[in-house]
Amino acid sequence: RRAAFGLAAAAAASVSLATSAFAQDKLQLRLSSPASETDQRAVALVEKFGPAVSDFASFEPHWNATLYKQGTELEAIARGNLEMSIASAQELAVFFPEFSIFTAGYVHQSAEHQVAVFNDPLMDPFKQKVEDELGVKLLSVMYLGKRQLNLKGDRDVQTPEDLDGVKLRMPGTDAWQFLGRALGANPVPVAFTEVYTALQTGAIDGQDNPIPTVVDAKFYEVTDQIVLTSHLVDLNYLTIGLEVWNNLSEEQQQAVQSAADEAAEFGRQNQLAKEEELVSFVEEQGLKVYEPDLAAFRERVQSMYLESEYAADWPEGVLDQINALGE
Ligand code: KDO
Repeated sequence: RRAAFGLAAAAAASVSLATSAFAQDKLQLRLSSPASETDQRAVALVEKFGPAVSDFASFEPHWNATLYKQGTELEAIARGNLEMSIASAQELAVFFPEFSIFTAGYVHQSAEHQVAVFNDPLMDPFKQKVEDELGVKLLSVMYLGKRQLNLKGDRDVQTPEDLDGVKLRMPGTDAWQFLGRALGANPVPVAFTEVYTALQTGAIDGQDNPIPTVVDAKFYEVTDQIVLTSHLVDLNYLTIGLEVWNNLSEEQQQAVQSAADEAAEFGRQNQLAKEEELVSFVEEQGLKVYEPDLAAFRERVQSMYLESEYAADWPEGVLDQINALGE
């Protein structure tokens, strides 16, 4: 019995060795992101992208910024140390200032508008520059959702003036910090993985993220209200290293591209559904959810951007083209 068991165990071990050796023969596609594994972008990539490329690639995501710190992923790809990421336009704007057009408040109108913009020829020179100068390919656009203000305390926020003195956590790049100022708050840079503790200890008065993220990251446990400013219909680009891409056969490139598009679409639909559904969940958790004077926010944010140094970097005519693709 013992011997038989031993043999069976050895056979099982050699099978798993063979499997892992085979896995190593495949192209390794590591993705690093601060997103949690239950974030809808993560779920979509694991359920749709990984299986769709599994014939030739082993998709290995690392969530919660465990492989690379938030904001350092693009450089890691450029250096050949990482294969994939879920990059923000704000991160791309660090390298290419013109990407700040996609970081400006009240420019993108909806998930569909984001897709129309990403697939429009207006995007070609942006994509080309990222490939040529950073060695990164933007595969598809992923929907993160409408960013809302999520604050501690019972301050009534109707206009940007009501955010005066509010320490609002925004992610670490300049483009994000400017959005915080445009909203009327005092922006404070904090990495996503540290936001919960910063809220809990009172180091910050609030943060901004779509409602599904407020739920997924449990920010509702340490905040009291959500102000529905919808100031940024937020996106991420699913990226891959250009060298990795160029080493794929044409058939493999097609498989990666359609897997990326399929995952993005799946994640988008799930996130849109969650944005609707979860309003009642956060209310049940005791948070006050209300709409402020949206015209006041839109007016201030848009005029701050247009008067800023950011707008000077926007290629001529592109804002009009983006607007024309919306409603
Ligand atoms: C955040 O740090 O608030 C943010 O929402 C910014 C996004 O660009 C994106 O990186 C996201 O975090 C992470 O994926 C975690 O959800």
